[in-house]
Amino acid sequence: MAQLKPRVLRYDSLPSTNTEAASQALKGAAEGLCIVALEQTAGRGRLQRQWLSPAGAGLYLSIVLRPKIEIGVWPLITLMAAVVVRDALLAAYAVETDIKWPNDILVGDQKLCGILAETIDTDRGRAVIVGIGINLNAVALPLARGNSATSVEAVTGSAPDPEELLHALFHLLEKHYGVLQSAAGPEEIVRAWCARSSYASGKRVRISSAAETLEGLTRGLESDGALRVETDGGEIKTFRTGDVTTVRPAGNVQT
Ligand code: BT5
Repeated sequence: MAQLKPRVLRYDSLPSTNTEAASQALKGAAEGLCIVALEQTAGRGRLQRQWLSPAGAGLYLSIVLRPKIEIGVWPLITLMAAVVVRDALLAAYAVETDIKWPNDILVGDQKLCGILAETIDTDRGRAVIVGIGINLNAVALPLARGNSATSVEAVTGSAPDPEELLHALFHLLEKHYGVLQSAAGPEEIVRAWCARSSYASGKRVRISSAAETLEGLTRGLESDGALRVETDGGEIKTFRTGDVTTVRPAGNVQT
C-alpha cells in the first residue's frame, strides 16, 4: 500500500471545496489531492444543509481518497476523518474536543467542525471526497444557528495559525488512513473512534431518521460504524449515517 502524499491546491474562494475536489477526481486526480479555500460561497453539509464558510473564518478543505477497503466499511472513512480532526486539534492547539456520531467535532455541545464524506465513481474506480470545515475564529459564529457553534479562537482566546492545523491534519491522516487499510484496520478505527467520543456508549440521545424519532442510550458501534441505540423498551436499534437526520443529547447520561 503506497503512503498517502497530500498535494495542496489553494483557492481564495470556491462554491465548495468538495465540488472542486470531486471534479478533479473525475478528471483522474490521484488520492491525496487536497483543495483548500479561504472562503466557500456554497459550502454544504449533509442532506443539502448549508455550511457557513465566510472568508478567513475557517479552514475549509477537501481531500480525494481512493481507499483499498471492502465497500461495506466505507462508512468508516467519516469516522476515521473525525479521529484525525480531533487528534489534530489537540496536537496543533491543545484543544480538547468530543466527537458526536457520526461527523461532528464538538467543544461541549457546540460545533467546532463538520465533516462531509461523499463517494464518486470515476474512470479510476470509486473515490471518496472527505470535506472538513473547521471554525478558526468567531466570524462564522453569529451566522450559525443559535449559539450551537464555536471556534478555535473562542476556545483558546488567541488567533490560530491554520498552517499548523493543516500540517497536523496531514500527518494524522497519513497515520490513520494507513491503519484503516491494514488487515485489522476497520476494528481499530471503530476502537479509536469510541475511545474519543462520549457518544459511543451510555449517552442518552434523541435520534431522528426519515422513519422515526426515538430516545435511548447509545450502545457502541457496529463494525461498519453504524450506531447502536437501546430504546427504553430494551430493544437495540441500529442507525446508519445516510438514514439519520439529527442526533441530539437528551436528558441525563446513564449507563
Ligand atoms: C456537516 O454537515 O457538519 C458537514 C460540514 C462539512 C463542511 C465542509 S467545509 C469543506 C467541505 N466543502 C463543503 O462544501 N463541505 C465540506 P451537517 O451535519 O449536515 O451540519 C450542517 C449544520 O451545521 C447546518 O445545518 C447548521 O446548523 C450548522 N452549521 C452551518 N455552518 C456552521 C459552522 N460554520 N459552524 C458550526 N455549525 C454550522
